Formats: sequence, structure tokens, C-alpha cells
Amino acid sequence: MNNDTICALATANGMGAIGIIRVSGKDAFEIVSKVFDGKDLTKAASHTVHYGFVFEDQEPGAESQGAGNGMLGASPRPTSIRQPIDEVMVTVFRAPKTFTTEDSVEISFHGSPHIAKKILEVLIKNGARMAKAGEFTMRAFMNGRIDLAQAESVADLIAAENEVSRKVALNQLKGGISSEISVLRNDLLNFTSLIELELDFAEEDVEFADRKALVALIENLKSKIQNLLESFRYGNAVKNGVNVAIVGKPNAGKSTLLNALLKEDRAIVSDIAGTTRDTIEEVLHIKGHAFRFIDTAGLRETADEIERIGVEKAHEKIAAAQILLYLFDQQDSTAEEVIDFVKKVWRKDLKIILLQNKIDLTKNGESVYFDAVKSALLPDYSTIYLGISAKDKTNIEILKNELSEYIESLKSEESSVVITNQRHYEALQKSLESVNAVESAVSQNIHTELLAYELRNALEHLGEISGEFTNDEVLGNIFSKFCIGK
Ligand SMILES: Nc1nc2c(ncn2[C@@H]2O[C@H](COP(=O)(O)OP(=O)(O)OP(=O)(O)O)[C@@H](O)[C@H]2O)c(=O)[nH]1
Ligand SMILES: [Mg+2]
Repeated sequence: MNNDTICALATANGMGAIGIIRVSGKDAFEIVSKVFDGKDLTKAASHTVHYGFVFEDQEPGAESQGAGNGMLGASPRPTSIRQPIDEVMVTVFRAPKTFTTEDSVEISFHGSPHIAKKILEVLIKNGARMAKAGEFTMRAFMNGRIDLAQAESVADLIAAENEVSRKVALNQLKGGISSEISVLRNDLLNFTSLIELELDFAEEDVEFADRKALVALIENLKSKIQNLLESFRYGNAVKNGVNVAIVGKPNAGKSTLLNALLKEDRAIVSDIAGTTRDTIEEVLHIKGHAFRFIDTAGLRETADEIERIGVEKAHEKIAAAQILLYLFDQQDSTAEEVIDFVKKVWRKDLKIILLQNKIDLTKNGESVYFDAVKSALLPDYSTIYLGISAKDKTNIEILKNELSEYIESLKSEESSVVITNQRHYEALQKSLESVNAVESAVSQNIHTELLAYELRNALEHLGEISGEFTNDEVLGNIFSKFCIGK
């Protein structure tokens, strides 16, 4: 990796009180000093801030339309004129205690996109180059300041839109996942070294690695990896939000419920069956978790082509949901219909909440099918049953509590570390597969060479998460998703 000097706007592109341009690389101080009239930055102490102006060199005549340019052939070519671009504060960070571990400078200017563009131009003219997406963070990783999982958490932290995802990303940035994985890897590494030592003494038929202890370690590894894998259901919900599909027959009150949850008239409500055609999605944060509520077309057989497409879409939304709110109205549905529906869409990873709507119309707000439905579905189909009135907003808060409690219940009790990243999840799955392969290699007393091979595989997959084993394609893929300046 080259260590040329890179620059980019670090703040959001747009107007603001202050904008910040980051410069990093071996010539950072020299390049910025060339365009800065304040202190000589090459002599400035680390972590100090300096006031001054950033200048650009303007060609003479650039403003006076070139009048008289070159007329007196004998006179020397006039030198360019320095013009201030903006009044700035410049912060100096000396290697190695910087984000990238390289010499770095941050220029704080008045937050105008035009000024940002001009400052970047003079930096580039003086030897810096525009940073690629994620290049600052990539340098931090390449220079060993953070591992790959931590680098990825920088992106997650910036993207965090609620409390829980912020906390999880921060924990990852502090090295939570990396340290959990490295403990697992180290144990495995010790064994691998012993097994490889056996290979060196192959003729002597010795056993350095205690097979019984290896089996115990494998058991331990398996359960720890499984815990991490399980945490992904929660982690994914934290990072990407939870899809909650609102489904039911036409007129059940789905759109009324969406509006009640959002506390605004988002979807059209009418007593004409088949009002909602397209799906309507809105995100609502409940107790620090993001829920994506999806109102769908009422489920029924229909000759109307557009409505039929809507019903098809509703089925797709059920397939992609983590939580299903099935709304029914006792005037229009039987307990059998509700039970049949649950059995039809049942999946292990789908939480079904049965909502009997319009309890304002039943006697004493009774949940009429509760007993019948519960006894028919338990114990195999675990559901929640709740009577609500979407119109009167009765029990809507209870529903919200049920939703956030369900998400909290996905949290693993075994491990405080939460996997939120699809790449980590896949690496853990591969690790588990190879640990299983090690296990069967040991139990079948397979040749040491093969055992060593399986062990190395497991080590590699575990090492993928922190970036100990990786390739340029994977790195390119990760960092290209960052924005420029990160
Ligand atoms: N009494 C009463 N009426 C309700 C309640 N919820 C909805 N309604 C009425 O039921 C009718 C249908 O409501 P919608 O919210 O449009 O129903 P939907 O399930 O979205 O219907 P489609 O979009 O056609 O599938 C409207 O007249 C609502 O006012 C409720 O809790 N109580
Ligand atoms: Mg509707």
C-alpha cells in the first residue's frame, strides 16, 4: 500500500457552520504548510490547533482579463498572486497517534461546499490526492491501528440511527467482537502448533497434542460460535430494523392500525374492501429499536388485476418479515380461519401476533376467539393474542411493548457480544463447519495431516472476521461501501 498523501472532505457535503477537510500521509504537513499562512506546520507540536488563512495562487491577469500580458517581452514573467480562500483553524496530528497512524491535518473552514472544493483543489495542486471511499479507515486498518471488524464498526457507528445500534457499533469499535474471537482463535492456534509439531516428527509416531483436551476445546468452541451466530438475529434487527408486516382480510383495519402506530394519517382508510393496493412502509422507533411497519393489501381472491398484484406483494412481505401482525375482525372471521392462517404461514423465525381488531364493537371489549385459538395452536405454534381497537387506539401501547420485548428476547444471555454484520455471520458459519470437520477428524482418528488441514481451515475462517486472513477483493468490497472522507 502506498503512503502518498490523501485529502477529502470529512464532514457532510452541504452548508454548515464548519466544514472539515482531512489530510493524511507522509507529506501532510508540508503540503498544508504550502497553502497556509499561519504557523509552519512542519514544526508544530502534535495535537495543536493553529489559526490562519488558506491561500491559492492566482495567475496574474486572471482577474484583469490578461491585459498587457507579455507585452513587454523583456520583463520577467510576473509571479502569481496569493489570494486568501478562507479563514481557517488547522489541527496537527503527528504520527503515530492519529486515526490513520500517519501524519495528519484537519482544516476547519467556514462550511461552504464551494470553499471545500477550492481548498481541496489547492491541496491537490500541491501534491495531495483525493482519497478513495473509506481510504482513511483502510489506512488505519492496514497500519494495524484497528482490525477489520473495528474498521467496519466505524461505518456502522456513522450509520447508527438509534440508541441500540449506536451502542452495539461502539462496542464493536472498542474491540468487543475481536477480543471474543481472538480468545477462541488462540486456543485453537495452540493446538494447531502441537499437531503440526507431530507432523515434523511423523516417523517417530508421537502425540504432543492431547486428543481429549482437543475434543473439550472443540466442544467449547462450537458452543461459543453457536452463541455468536444466534446473536445475529438480534444484531440484524438492531442494524437493519425489524420488518413488521401488517396483514389480514380486506377491511380488517390494517391501514387504521398503521396510522394509529404512527400517530398520523399515513394510509387511506375506508370501509370499501380492497382500499390498500400497494404496500406502504414506515419506520417507527420504539424503545431504541427501529421497526419497519408494512401495511399491505387485504388478503383475498380477486379478479381485479391491480389488487391481485397487491395481494401477491403482501405474501412477499410476509416471507421477508420477522414479525407478523395478523389482524382480524370477529364479524368477518372465524376462529378456524385464524388458526388455519397461522398454520399456513408458520416459520420458526417469524413471530406471529394475532390482533383481534374492533373490540370497541364487541361486548365488554372481549377477545372472542382467545381460548379457541390458544388451545388449537399451543404448544406447537407459539403466538401472541391481543384484542385492540385501531380506531380508538385501545391497547396500541401494549402492542408496542410486545414488539420491543420480543426484540429484546432475541438477545443472547450467554454472550454480550452481538454479531450485526453479514460478513462476520458468514465467516462464523464457515468456522463452525470447519470446527465440525475437526471434530469428526479427531473422533475418527484420522491422519494427523488431515487434522492439521481442518484446523488451519477453522483458524482462517475465524481470522477472516478481524482481517488476519483476508484478500484484496474482500477489503475492496468492505471499504468501497464507506463514503469518501471516512
Ligand atoms: N369500529 C371500528 N372500526 C374500525 C376499526 N379499525 C378500522 N375500522 C374501520 O374499518 C374500515 C376498514 O379500515 P381500513 O383500515 O381501511 O382496513 P384495511 O384492513 O386497511 O382494509 P383494506 O386496505 O381494504 O385491506 C374503516 O371503515 C375503518 O374506520 C376499529 O378498531 N373499530
Ligand atoms: Mg388498507
